[in-house]
Amino acid sequence: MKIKTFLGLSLFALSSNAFAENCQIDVSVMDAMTYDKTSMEISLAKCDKVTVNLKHTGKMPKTAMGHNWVLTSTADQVAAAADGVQAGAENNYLKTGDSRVLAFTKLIGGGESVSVTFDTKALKAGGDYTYFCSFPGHSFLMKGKFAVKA
Ligand SMILES: [Cu+2]
Repeated sequence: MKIKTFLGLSLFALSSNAFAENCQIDVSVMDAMTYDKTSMEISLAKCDKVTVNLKHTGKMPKTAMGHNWVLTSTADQVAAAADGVQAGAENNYLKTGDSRVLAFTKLIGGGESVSVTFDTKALKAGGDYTYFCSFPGHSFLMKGKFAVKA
């Protein structure tokens, strides 16, 4: 009972102090087709902007095991990834000016890091979003749910 009361109070304190900020999400990858996170979640009330920090802790060059972080609606993910393969490495395996792409980082290789900051205005609470790596062949395994709360 005591624990329950404590939790209730701290939740209340959190929500009453809530203010919009630039929320940070760290995600890392190795020389394998997997992110260290299988899902991410943000809150529109809390985050005006979101920064995703991608770190490649592997050793392989980006020509062999490049990774990036790309956000689209789940409905657009497969087509955006397919068009990205056609676009080639010089375009980070993303079609130039693709309006389906809501945010993306450039492609990096082992030992590199990259960040992207994007506005959350284009995202809808409860919308169905997926993040993925657009390096050819990676998005089948390298993807996760990006949940957006009110
Ligand atoms: Cu990848």
